[in-house]
Amino acid sequence: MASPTVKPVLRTDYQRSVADYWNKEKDPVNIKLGEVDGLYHHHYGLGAYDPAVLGMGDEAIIAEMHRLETAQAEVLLDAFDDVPLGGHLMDGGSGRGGTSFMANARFGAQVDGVSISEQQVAFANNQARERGVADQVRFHFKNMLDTGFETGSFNGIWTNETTMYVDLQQLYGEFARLIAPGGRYVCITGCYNDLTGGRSRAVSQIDQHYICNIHPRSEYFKALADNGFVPISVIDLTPETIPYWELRAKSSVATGIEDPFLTAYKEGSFHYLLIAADRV
Ligand code: GPP
Ligand code: MG
Repeated sequence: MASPTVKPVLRTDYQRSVADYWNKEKDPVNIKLGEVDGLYHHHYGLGAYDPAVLGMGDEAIIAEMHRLETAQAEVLLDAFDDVPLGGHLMDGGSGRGGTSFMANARFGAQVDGVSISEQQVAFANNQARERGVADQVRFHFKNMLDTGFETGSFNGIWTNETTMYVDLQQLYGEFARLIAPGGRYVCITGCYNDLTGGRSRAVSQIDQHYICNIHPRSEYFKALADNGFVPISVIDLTPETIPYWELRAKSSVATGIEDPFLTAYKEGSFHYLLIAADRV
């Protein structure tokens, strides 16, 4: 009997270029922060920084940026607090695994992370072994638009700054299939402000820097509603993330994208949003 056709994980030139970017990525802004305590993040920070670190040198500034990035992941996970998680979560675009390890530690949940970067999957699985949780936290070379995981097999899914790489209708179609009714989806994302009439220059610079395609705010709510998700909480985190970018701009690991983020947030053309929505 012929075996079923397995679709390749990378389907388009665009997806291959994104995978290539993340396979090669070894930026100190991520690696040096991860080395602080072994949790490697690919997202930004939340909350006020301690101004004392500015006089304490590089290492203190890096540790403070890392503290704010870990605080961001805690805010994302807070949005799962009032749902019966039942123990199975998915991380859509799991990077080097930071948020997945935090979710496992906090909820005792089994976590499956998916990424189209084989390097990131290998790195994160290695972290899972080092942390002694490889039987609970697993990373897979899979496309979050079509994971192949079983229908209704997750109590919750999150995306931590990854939705700007994909079509939201396809993404939430797949998440609606994966999340059991009553389960929750939580997203932290940067989105552009529909009210400003399109992509500002600063937002376009961010897109170009990461090879992504930032969506307008309205697209999230339309795609969620179209796919059976009902928002329970929407938080504009923009004021809470600005201090992180101000600190990062002063750090030795600044990458050059700090000014576009600060401009976009301050001019109001871009928001940093948390959206939590239930699968009905
Ligand atoms: C990367 O985090 C995040 C993205 C590529 C998504 C873009 C996010 C928006 C909110 C628009 P990272 O930690 O790998 O980035 P960096 O290397 O700049 O720290
Ligand atoms: Mg980073």
